Amino acid sequence: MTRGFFRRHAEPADEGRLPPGQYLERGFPVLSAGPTPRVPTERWDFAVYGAVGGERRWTWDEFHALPRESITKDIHCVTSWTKFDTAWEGVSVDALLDGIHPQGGFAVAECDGGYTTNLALDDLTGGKAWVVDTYDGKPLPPEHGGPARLLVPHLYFWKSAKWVRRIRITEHDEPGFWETLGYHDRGDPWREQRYAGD
Ligand SMILES: Nc1nc2c(c(=O)[nH]1)N[C@H]1C(S)=C(S)[C@@H](COP(=O)(O)O)O[C@H]1N2
Ligand SMILES: [Mo]
Repeated sequence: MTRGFFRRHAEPADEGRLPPGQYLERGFPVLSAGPTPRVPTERWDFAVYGAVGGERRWTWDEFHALPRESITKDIHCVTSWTKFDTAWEGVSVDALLDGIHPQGGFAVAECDGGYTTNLALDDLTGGKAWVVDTYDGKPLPPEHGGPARLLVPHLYFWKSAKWVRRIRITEHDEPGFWETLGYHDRGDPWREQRYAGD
């Protein structure tokens, strides 16, 4: 009997919730490609720009005046851990795009620290993606992406860009940080789209 045995198996009732090749994680690992940026909320803003009818920008206070949602979802990291029932609060990308009229079908999430990830606009809209600033009822800790991160739980967690500050709408799909290094363009955990060509 090893600890690994328990970490790799879900309760029978939960088996259908684990995408192929994933194990159940009960902690909350931190995976960051670089140091944790720390931006005070007085200097934080969020923008949607690029191929849009008009750029929009929100200060921290303006962002908090937008309609908020509570979201509880399973998350799936490409390094094979899945965590059930993670609880967040934030603003849907649908609300951020309200009135913006995208003129392209793709987006790049841009972060403090330089991380980027690309998404089809279809994966960011329709109640599937949020900019969240609260985890488990508390302000999102810096190591997990605070002040605010993207949450796109139906795709591998590398698409959930931490410290996100901008969504740039693009006409053409532009690979982001991990996608340039060989990760899959879309990253659907149920299709096990880990690497380019999967
Ligand atoms: N800005 C930024 N966002 C990021 C990353 C990163 O290195 N920088 N890592 C990604 C990866 S690979 C994963 S698995 C998750 C990890 O989030 P966590 O540290 O909150 O578990 O964040 C994603 N978002
Ligand atoms: Mo990851």
